[in-house]
Amino acid sequence: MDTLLQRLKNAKTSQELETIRVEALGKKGSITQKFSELKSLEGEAKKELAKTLNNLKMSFESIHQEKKTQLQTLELKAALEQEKIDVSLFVSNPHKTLGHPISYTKDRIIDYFTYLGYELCIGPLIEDDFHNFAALNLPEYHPARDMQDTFYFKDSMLLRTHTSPVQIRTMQTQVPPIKMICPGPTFRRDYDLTHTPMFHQVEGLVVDNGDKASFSNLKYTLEDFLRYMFGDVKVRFRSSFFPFTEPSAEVDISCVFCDGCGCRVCSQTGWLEILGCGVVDEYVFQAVGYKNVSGYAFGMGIERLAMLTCGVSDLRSFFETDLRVLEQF
Ligand code: 2NL
Repeated sequence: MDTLLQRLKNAKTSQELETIRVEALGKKGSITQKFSELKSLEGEAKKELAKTLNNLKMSFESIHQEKKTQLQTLELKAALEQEKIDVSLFVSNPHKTLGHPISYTKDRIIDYFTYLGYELCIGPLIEDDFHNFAALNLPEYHPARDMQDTFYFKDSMLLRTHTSPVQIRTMQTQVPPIKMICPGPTFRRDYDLTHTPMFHQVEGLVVDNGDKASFSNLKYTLEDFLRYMFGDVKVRFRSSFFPFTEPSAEVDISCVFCDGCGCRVCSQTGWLEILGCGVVDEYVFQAVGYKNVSGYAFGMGIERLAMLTCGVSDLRSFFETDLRVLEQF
């Protein structure tokens, strides 16, 4: 019987432990069988053996229980060690894409401007009339404020129609010099082949004291930016109008599909319109309480840039969540 207890103590796995338990206390186990021998005994001898067997059984059970707890703890620890997942391990992009074309394009724009020292700013998507319209020289009856174009909540709160309110807020809380870009979603009540109710913009703003920020700074920066985005292209500035800039310009690049020869994408003009820009109107500076400053700003739609740089012809494919579509980029 000592060997039984010895085997119990030496058991290496809970399975081995169970085998020994069955061999000892199972229906045909050695201890169980010894108990049946009691039937053929009587008197002192019976008492003596019963006592011995009960002691043996109790020792067996207590060693078994102790050993069982010990082995189960060890086995659990080993299992946890083996099944451990290191979530910090580097995994190369399993789908081999550069990410969604919108975020990829947005990140490239951010990289360019933050390298030049522009601060990356974000702001609320739900705005008030002042930050989205009034401060930007969009008076009460301006067509851009039309109910048709803007998603309104009650109390004249609205979904921002451009990222400019972020720039108004930044000017209200900081003093020049300011160099900032603000990328993010914007909203307009528009839905057709070339418009979605939610789209993305990046706007940039530079403000400096006195007359230091000039149109030539703006022109140099945007020409360099567009060559970074599109490679060796021609850049042209076309006079335009925005309520918040004066003078204003729209900026075109020579068509990247036909190299300026004229094709379907550029409607045979040889040029693609990419962004709008201008010298910040004095009215905007007054609205944020700035005096004796100069500045320039620009804005662009990310979807359009992504379509041109990633070769996407249908705007709607940006809003697909199907990985098979996204994996093509
Ligand atoms: C476009 C044109 C533009 C701006 C955005 C701006 C912002 C402030 C003051 C002055 Cl706070 N201007 N932003 C200026 C010119 C053009 O965007 O085509 N966007 C898609």
